[in-house]
Amino acid sequence: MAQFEEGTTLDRFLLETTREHPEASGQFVTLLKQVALAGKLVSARVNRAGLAGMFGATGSMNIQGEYVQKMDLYANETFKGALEHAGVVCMMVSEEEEAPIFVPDRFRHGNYIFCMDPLDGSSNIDTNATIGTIFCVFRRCSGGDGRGDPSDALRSGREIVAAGYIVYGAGTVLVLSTGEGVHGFTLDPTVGEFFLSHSDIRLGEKTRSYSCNEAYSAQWDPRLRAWLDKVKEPSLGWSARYIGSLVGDFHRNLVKGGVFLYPPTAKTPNGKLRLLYEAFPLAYLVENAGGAASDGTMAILDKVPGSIHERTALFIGDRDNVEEIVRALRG
Ligand code: P6P
Repeated sequence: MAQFEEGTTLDRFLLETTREHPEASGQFVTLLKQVALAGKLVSARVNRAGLAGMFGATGSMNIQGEYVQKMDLYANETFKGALEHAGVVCMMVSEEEEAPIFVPDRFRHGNYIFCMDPLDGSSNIDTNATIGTIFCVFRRCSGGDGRGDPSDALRSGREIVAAGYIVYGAGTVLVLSTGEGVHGFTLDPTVGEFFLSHSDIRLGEKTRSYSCNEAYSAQWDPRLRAWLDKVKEPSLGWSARYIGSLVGDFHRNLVKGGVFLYPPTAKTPNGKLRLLYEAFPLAYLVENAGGAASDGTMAILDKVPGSIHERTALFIGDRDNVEEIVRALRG
């Protein structure tokens, strides 16, 4: 893997890293550049949401039974619009759409399937909290033609070829892996370009920070509660951080270390977070950064979704802590 100095543009990084893959058709680079373009557009709108009448809900509910925020719709349309006419994807899956999105026939030669949560945490936007876009990419099924067959997206996480997120916070950062390390690019809005700012992000050793919604802990597996009670022992020096926005919580843990937990609860017995376009992308990133991600019984990336909106429990972060939680749950 070539080394890049801070300040390298995303475009140069993509061109130079995919040049090492002569089989790449160029579609891969185009796909990721279109994602970056959509991220710039969403970032600009998020930053002005309060001024552009983009706060609040639309009044409608999505497939998840959640009230759709105005920004959810904008982000969904922006990422779909950036990809469906680029000739790089044959199908897309979005948290905001009940069924997979099939691109117009004349563009269906695309080699990839794009799965996304266009704007995760958007219920936080009215409070100016960190939110983000999460995505992963699969190659199209050789057998399938990506037409009308949702099962083309129901693949093991081990078949992911790229994944990332764009975090819209104090700044806008695109964090990306194509299987060779995890790299972060910060948007300079004055020139509209992403520049390498976090080269080869590696998760530290066992860190002492956990991230969860403790209001639900009475509904957790007692063995998990016992683990949490243990780490609260003052001499261990643990701290807690929770934004309630998956991308914000995950990005902090990736950059500073920590473990994020969203266990099953009475209301969400199979977990709240979505496997295909939330847990998969973050699990791909965390494993490429030396960490781990589990549903409490198996590695997230070893799972195969039974449906495109399937939910999962999620324990993700530095490897030592995730493995300790899994051991605790095994009793
Ligand atoms: P809770 C946001 O609604 C979200 O889907 C994730 O971004 C976040 O991690 C989680 O839900 C927060 O859920 O139950 O703690 O509000």
